[in-house]
Amino acid sequence: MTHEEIIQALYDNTVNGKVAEVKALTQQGLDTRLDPIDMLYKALLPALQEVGRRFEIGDFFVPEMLMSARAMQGALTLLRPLLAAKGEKTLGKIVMGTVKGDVHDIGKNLCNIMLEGAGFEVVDLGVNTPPEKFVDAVRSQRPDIVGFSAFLTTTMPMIKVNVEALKKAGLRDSVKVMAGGAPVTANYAKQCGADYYCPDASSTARKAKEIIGAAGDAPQGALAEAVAAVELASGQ
Ligand code: B12
Repeated sequence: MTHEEIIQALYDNTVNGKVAEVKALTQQGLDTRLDPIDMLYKALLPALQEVGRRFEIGDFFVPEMLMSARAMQGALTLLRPLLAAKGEKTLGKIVMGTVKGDVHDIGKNLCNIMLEGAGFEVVDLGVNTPPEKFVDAVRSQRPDIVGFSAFLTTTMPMIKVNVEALKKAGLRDSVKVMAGGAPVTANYAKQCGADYYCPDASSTARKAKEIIGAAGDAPQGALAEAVAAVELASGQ
């Protein structure tokens, strides 16, 4: 198979939720030196976009969406070591979690991979994270940044609830707050009291470095190259 054919097959099989095929194709891509970033940005992410579109128009239902998510997660397991080749140095600590009521985690996991690749220690609180759990983690882990992911219009308000919980615990000024997730906008994040919003994983990693004053640090490993390639491709 040519690289183009692998990309096309990865896209088709992710849309169709073929878990085993997606894993095999990802491995085939890696074996033939297909760029992991191309697999991610030309096949896997556009496939999830298409799945969302089909769900919206009633062609797909939750089970189909779930199988596509599983296929994507299988691919990410294989790509992760290449995307997040970690450096020696830790730039800072970030607590990340998907807000209460929300079980979407692919976007958060991708941010985590990019953040780790950029040199951060990531403490992942998982999905459906109640405000108390964020508060406890900020208190005990003393992170530089806490990140809230919200992927549903119905769970977005939890960003503000979390910020308020941090305020109530007297911890708001000890940490920078980032918020993101598909329905979240810069304006909405600001209204919730977050310090920063980013639309995707590569800008999240870049912004996190900026926040802790390490933006000019030497880039590390495959991930930095990947982020640079993505930025170049998207004209940022
Ligand atoms: C896969 C999926 C699922 C899977 C999730 C599996 C998993 N482990 O994640 C399952 C099947 C469980 C699911 C369930 C549901 N889903 Co769903 N799902 C999707 C789908 C197809 C893909 C999401 C995804 O992974 N995208 C790819 C990632 C990489 O992109 P991302 O999530 O936007 O993340 C990026 C940015 O947002 C940002 N980011 C993310 N987090 C953070 C955090 C910070 C701090 C920062 C700075 C940035 C940042 O960086 C990420 C990486 O680039 C989307 C459609 C879509 N187009 O997004 C629908 C979608 C999100 N789901 C939707 C719905 C309605 C549901 C359900 C309510 C369906 C139902 N009737 O039960 C349930 C809700 C369950 C719940 N309580 O959470 C709607 C949401 C509509 C809305 N506006 O609220 C969508 C948009 C589909 C649609 N078009 O209608 N879903």
